[in-house]
Amino acid sequence: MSDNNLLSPNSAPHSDVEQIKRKSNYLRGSLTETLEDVITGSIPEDDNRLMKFHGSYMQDDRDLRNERNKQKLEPAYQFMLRVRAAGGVVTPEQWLMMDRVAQKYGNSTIRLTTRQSFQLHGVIKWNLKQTIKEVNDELLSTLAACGDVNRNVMCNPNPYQSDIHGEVYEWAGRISAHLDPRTRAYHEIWLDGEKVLDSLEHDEGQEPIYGPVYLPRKFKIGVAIPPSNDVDVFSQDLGYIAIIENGRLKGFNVTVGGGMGMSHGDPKTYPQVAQVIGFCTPEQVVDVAEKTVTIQRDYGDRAVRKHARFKYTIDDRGIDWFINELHSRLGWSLEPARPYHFDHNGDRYGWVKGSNGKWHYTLFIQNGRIKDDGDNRLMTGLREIAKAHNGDFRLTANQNLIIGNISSQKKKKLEELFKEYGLTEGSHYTALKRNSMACVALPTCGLAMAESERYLPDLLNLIEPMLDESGLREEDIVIRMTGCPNGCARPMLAEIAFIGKAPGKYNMYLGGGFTGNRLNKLYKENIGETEILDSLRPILSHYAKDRRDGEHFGDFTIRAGYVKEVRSGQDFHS
Ligand code: SRM
Ligand code: SF4
Repeated sequence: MSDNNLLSPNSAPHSDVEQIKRKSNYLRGSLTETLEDVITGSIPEDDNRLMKFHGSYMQDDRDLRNERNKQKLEPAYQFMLRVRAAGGVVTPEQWLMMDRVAQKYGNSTIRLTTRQSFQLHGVIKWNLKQTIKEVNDELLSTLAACGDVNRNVMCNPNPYQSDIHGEVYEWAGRISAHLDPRTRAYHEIWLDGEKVLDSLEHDEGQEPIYGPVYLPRKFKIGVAIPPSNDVDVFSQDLGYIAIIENGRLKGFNVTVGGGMGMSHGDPKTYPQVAQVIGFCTPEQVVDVAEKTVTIQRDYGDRAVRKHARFKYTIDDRGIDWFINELHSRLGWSLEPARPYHFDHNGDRYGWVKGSNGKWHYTLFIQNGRIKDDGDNRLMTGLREIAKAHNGDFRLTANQNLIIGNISSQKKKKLEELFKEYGLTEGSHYTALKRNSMACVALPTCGLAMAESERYLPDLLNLIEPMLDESGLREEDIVIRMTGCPNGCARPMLAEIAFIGKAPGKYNMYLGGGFTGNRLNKLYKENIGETEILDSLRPILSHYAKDRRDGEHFGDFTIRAGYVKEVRSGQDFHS
């Protein structure tokens, strides 16, 4: 960012995307006409930019690219559709709808994402409108699932303290509804003008919070309930840490300036962990969110998209500048932050009885992909569970699923279904796998440099015997992979991470904090499978021999000198 731009926000020439947004008439563009074009299964780039705000990305099946190219066919264009529900809580009816549309219009799989949303893949252009309509008919939405707006608000799905979860979840929902775009474009284009969600009622064709060009970049909010940091609150642009005293929700510590994305070899881009800046009461959370978003709207970099995330606005101007600006817009000041403690950023699996007397089951879903595949009948099993279940489903931030609020009478029936469909046993239930996440990557993600979801399970199968050799099989070690450095599975916060560099090649990172509190550091660059295994084996065996009581793997790799501790994202590359 130039000094000039620092002094006068957004004075540098704005990027092309800013022009597209400005001309779009509140996200309308020419989408209606484009969708009617029968000549091609694709849409023009300008409309594709706008489509993101409506929750969809144009993609093509990268496995088929070369073959189609050889046959002089246009790429196998298809659309990814992201369906959001604040805090990831949905009803069995909504689950069944997602299952139905995945079979009817998608590639017969559902992807549970790292932000507690659903993704459908493989929807062709001509089915998009009907798919979006069916999603909205069940009161879910794709609006603002992507694009330069506030994204799905994450919330710890806490099945343990049901009352606290209910309360915190309600605040997350209010933040989400308050920051929903108000444009009628979504309704006009996809729902023939029908009014479906209350949060959209007050639309006047204007955007009181976002304005006509929306935000400079995506914006992410997460709410954590300690001791669980499953939402990786320090990776969020804006985070809230619930402060519970004597079993009651007192308010939230506020965190700002986290983010994962970077580009390989470009030190001007880096992941960052958020800073805790103070405390607010529950009634103040919506105000804090709105004012923070408007600060980013006004000061975020609209010239260089790679530099447009809120973390750079804060790092360039300083945290004190931000706090002053926030207090001045709020007209009141945050209180000092209160003590809190996180013990893990993963999920806890299996049965738990909530404080409301209902049962909850956290089910491990490898990399969030729900599908039937040979003997693996996960999708059918979950469909049958949804038919029998009258509680809720909660998508976790680690791509897993909680089947929530099960009565004692229903518990037995669901246990039978778990057994019938083999949902709770099998070789993928090892400790390493339960602590693993991989992003989607190939074949659908246009930005993937290497495999991720399709490769991590195989790599873990090779790492597990090494854990056995060292007696570490049951050790919780957070391990994550992404196909590129955008960080969709938040790999920069893992104790071991692999970030795709080229087909079959990864950068390997070590030293992330077990509670999601510290970034990791590059250990080896551009390595393939053999080198990955050769590099890890001695470190794991060293850890098994020399670790201190209760010492986590990430902490050990720093103490033993394998990598330097990263205190701020600005030191990530150095
Ligand atoms: Fe992401 C872009 C998938 C969570 C950082 N992400 C993409 C796209 C849309 C690729 C594209 O732009 O063409 C991917 C679609 C792949 C596909 O085929 O489905 C994609 N991101 C995902 C999901 C599905 C990964 C998953 O395995 O679950 C997650 C959907 C979340 C949701 O439901 O809303 C997902 N993405 C994240 C996260 C994690 C989070 O939010 O907690 C991050 C890092 C946190 C952050 O934003 O800093 C993340 N995605 C990115 C970035 C880098 C942003 C940046 O600051 O540079 C991109 C690229 C971009 O925006 O230009 C990206
Ligand atoms: Fe695609 Fe990269 Fe995100 Fe993986 S991390 S889904 S490869 S953008």
